[in-house]
Amino acid sequence: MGGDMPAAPFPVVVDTTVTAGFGRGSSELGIPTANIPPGVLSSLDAGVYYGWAAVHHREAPSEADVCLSHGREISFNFGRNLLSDEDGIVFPMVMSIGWNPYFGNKEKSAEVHILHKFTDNFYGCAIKVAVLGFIRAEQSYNSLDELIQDIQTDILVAERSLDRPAYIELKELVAFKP
Ligand code: ADP
Ligand code: RBF
Ligand code: MG
Repeated sequence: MGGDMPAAPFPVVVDTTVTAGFGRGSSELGIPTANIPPGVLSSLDAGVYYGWAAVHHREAPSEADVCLSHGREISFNFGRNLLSDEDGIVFPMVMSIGWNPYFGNKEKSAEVHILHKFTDNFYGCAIKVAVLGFIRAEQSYNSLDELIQDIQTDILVAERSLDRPAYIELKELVAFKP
């Protein structure tokens, strides 16, 4: 994928909040994705991307921490259960921006699958994402299995692409500094 250095428009860096989506990532695909407001990445076309991401707990606000998302009640914990080797740690990520043609969503989504097995969810926490490269356009599929297989390939592409000195240096773009 690409050259030794990220080329324009990359890197694209955002600092935002983990929101709730349809809840299909974990339950239907076994691939949880931290959804973020798609507006913060409106400069990017729909498609699949790779880069670095880090999540960080937030002080819980005083308003209610349970919200209804697409008919599901989601309890926001604002990342308070993140472990010390998860909170603020920079991980590789793959992300999807668009309308998920396989599901035919009406709303655009931006979703980050972090390449780490977390012990709990982290709805409402802070998330920094550095998008460093494009992998492919979003596709529709004949079966969920084919979608999952393509995501597994995306993960291999991301891991290999990020394992280059100029990309490893860019981990600092998503650092949460005390
Ligand atoms: P939703 O549609 O609400 O985003 P998902 O099934 O995609 O539902 O689950 C996403 C939630 O799972 C994320 O918001 C996050 O709190 C949690 N999660 C756990 N592990 C990961 C991971 N490796 N990458 C992204 N999110 C994760
Ligand atoms: N959805 C699609 O409909 N087509 C895709 O090509 C597609 N590619 C994805 C690639 C990655 C790396 C990820 C994390 C997700 C992708 N999705 C795609 C989105 C997937 O449908 C979505 O994460 C689930 O519906 C849960 O929200
Ligand atoms: Mg999701």
